[in-house]
Amino acid sequence: MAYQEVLEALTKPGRALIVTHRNADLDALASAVLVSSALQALGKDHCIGFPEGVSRISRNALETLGIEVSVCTGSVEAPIAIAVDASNGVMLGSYYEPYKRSAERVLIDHHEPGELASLATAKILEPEAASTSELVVEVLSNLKTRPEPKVATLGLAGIIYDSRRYAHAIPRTFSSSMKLLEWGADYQAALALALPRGETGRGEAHDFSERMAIVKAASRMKVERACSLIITVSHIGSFESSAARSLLRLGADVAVIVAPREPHSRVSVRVSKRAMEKGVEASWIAEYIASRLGGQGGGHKAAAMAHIASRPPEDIVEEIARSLPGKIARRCKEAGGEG
Ligand SMILES: [Mn+2]
Repeated sequence: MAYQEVLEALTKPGRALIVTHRNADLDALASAVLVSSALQALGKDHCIGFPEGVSRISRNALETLGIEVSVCTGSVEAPIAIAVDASNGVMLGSYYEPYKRSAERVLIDHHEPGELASLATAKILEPEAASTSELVVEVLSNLKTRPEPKVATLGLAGIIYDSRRYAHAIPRTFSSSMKLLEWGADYQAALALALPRGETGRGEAHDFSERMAIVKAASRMKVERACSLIITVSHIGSFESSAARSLLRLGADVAVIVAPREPHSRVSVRVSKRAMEKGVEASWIAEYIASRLGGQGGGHKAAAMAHIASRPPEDIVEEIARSLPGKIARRCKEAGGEG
């Protein structure tokens, strides 16, 4: 049983390294901090590795709640390594090699299975879960440890954030939320932390540079079609996930946004429900783009990310716009849709 396996791994002797995906979002941060609180209760020496730091929303949550995190400094070699909210090695950045060298490799995640799933010696992997935080709550409750109330609030914010305010909830999402409330989580505080800064509640982005990025992505996009689906590909310097979501709201079924970064460019993928019903899933597209352009990709059915070798973004967009529609048409045919 997955939970039993993970509990045994966590209680083995020795130091532990907790690591999240790059630029940790609220779910990744909350998962790591919840695991940390459990290890602390068990009296285990440990630290958290955040590859490339944490997101702006995550930093704000830590500051607002006044949570001190034991961030790794110096050597991160540990006999036990726990990856949370990540499915591929590239998501772990510089912590990937130390993770691989650990004897006990634990994975707690809700992405579609990637490379880390086969590397793990113990794992809880539930792609249907709305968040990783809700899975970690289950671990804590099995360990009979409870975090302090502000950590419970962070956990609840992680769930609210990744479930898109319960739009993607499964029963576990609610039962874990309930447990966090029993542990003293403040729902209103969690909700405020999970809302993007200045969001109006009507789905409008507030930040000037974010709105500019979205509008630029829209003005540069290439539009293709396959299988009665509208496919859009564009590039932008930042806010790529937000831009991809916005193109779906405009009417696209598939939105692929390239953001040039060193050493890997990021490619954010979002697909509509219509696309998913035709077998065209975001994680599959991200894997395809990574295999074609050299890199790693994966994620969820509706939202995914690829990290690929850096090249001029226009070239990457061109290549994707040329090859992806045919690939989608074939996929769609295999899945029984129109070609
Ligand atoms: Mn997540």
